[in-house]
Amino acid sequence: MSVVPESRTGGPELAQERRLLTEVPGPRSRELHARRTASVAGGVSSVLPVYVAAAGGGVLVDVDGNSLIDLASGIAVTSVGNAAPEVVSRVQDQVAAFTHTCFMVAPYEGYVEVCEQLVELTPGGHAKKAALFNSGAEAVENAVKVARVHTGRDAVVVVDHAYHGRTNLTMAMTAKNMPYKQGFGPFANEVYRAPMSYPFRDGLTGAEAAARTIDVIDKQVGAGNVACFVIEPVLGEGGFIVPAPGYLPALAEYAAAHGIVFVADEIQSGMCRTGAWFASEHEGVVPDLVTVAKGVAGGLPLAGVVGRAEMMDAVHAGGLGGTYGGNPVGCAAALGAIATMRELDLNARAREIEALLVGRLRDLAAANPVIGEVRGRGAMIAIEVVQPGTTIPDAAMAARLSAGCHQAGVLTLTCGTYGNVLRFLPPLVAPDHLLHEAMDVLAQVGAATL
Ligand code: PLZ
Repeated sequence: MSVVPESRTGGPELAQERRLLTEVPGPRSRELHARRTASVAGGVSSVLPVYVAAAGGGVLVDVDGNSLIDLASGIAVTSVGNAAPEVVSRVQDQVAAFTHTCFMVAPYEGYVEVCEQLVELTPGGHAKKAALFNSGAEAVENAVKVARVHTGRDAVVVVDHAYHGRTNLTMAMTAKNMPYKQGFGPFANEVYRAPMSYPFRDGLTGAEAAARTIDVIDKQVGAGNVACFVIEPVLGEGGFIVPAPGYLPALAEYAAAHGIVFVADEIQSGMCRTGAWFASEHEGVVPDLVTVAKGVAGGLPLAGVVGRAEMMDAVHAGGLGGTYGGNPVGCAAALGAIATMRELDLNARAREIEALLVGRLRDLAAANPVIGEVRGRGAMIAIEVVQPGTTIPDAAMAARLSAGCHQAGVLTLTCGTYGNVLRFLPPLVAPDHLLHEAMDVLAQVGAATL
């Protein structure tokens, strides 16, 4: 059963089915890929080079007419579905009215309304303010700017397995070298890395893992030097790692006690993805600042920093901004996406998806010892692939499973520091039958691969 009515799963004309007319990728995709190779920089890659013609609900339709089940949502972006009706109509109205003035030059209502909504939706009833940007990395950069001005301190503490972006500061904050950092240094300084809670690998309780993290901050950085502690409440690129219960609250408490700004990077985990507006809520954590991007605008580039009014307002007038930050079209898309999330209760839907996927994956794990763990929250679910009976990562096996799914018309992604995590993050409007079919395919691929 889905809380989302059938009529709202995707563009009305787009059949919600897996359909393979050719091999994957098909001949037209291969043709486009050859063309791309001649003009698109080799440093930009694609997980599955099928070229997309249309998308909606839980499917992507490629230029060969194949319809693939989408378990990626463009990396947790199209939570309301691709071309979601409320997003499309508001964007169409906005582009026809005006496309850009620059909020720093001549403002408009949409920006204000998005900030109002984010202030309302982020955790905590305290006074909050928001500022809008273009990308997740830019939001993280600006959260650090705010924290530094507010505290007058320099140091930024992040954790193992963290992912925060590809700009210079956020590369420094991101843990994994390949492909994100290799050759791109020197990196920004005053970024320190502390151990993360990773229950599958460290076996620690939240309190024990927090004590280990805090010890590194105390001994190697000095609490009084730390402007902010930045963490994803559920780690995304790092492997869909859910910290042990109590870890995040202990860190938030430590930060508050030492005047450290606690920043929740909710770029991947926020906006209904985990079954709550923000993943911090699962543990009752109220961050000082929250970064938002991806799902907030249904596929248009928009990001934000939301947080305590006194922190946000610590920055001098003109200190925050950018030509396109909070572009009116992105704001219109965000208002459409948020309206859809409310109307369809996509938090409830994400929890339904969790129950469906976790149930299916646990059954699979019982029969397949390469699945070391099934974990995640809401529609942010993953399996960690290991050598049977151990916790030794098996990235090659994860890659084979993912490739097998692709061949069969199911778009999956891998992630994790060790590249051995297969993750499932469907659009929240994807219908149950597609999710079941995707799990059937994974089971068949597993049976054929193992
Ligand atoms: N913080 C938690 O997940 C983006 C990156 C894909 P941008 N994650 C997907 C890739 O390989 O580039 C992300 C995130 C978290 C920050 C970011 C950065 O967001 O919008 O990609 O800049």
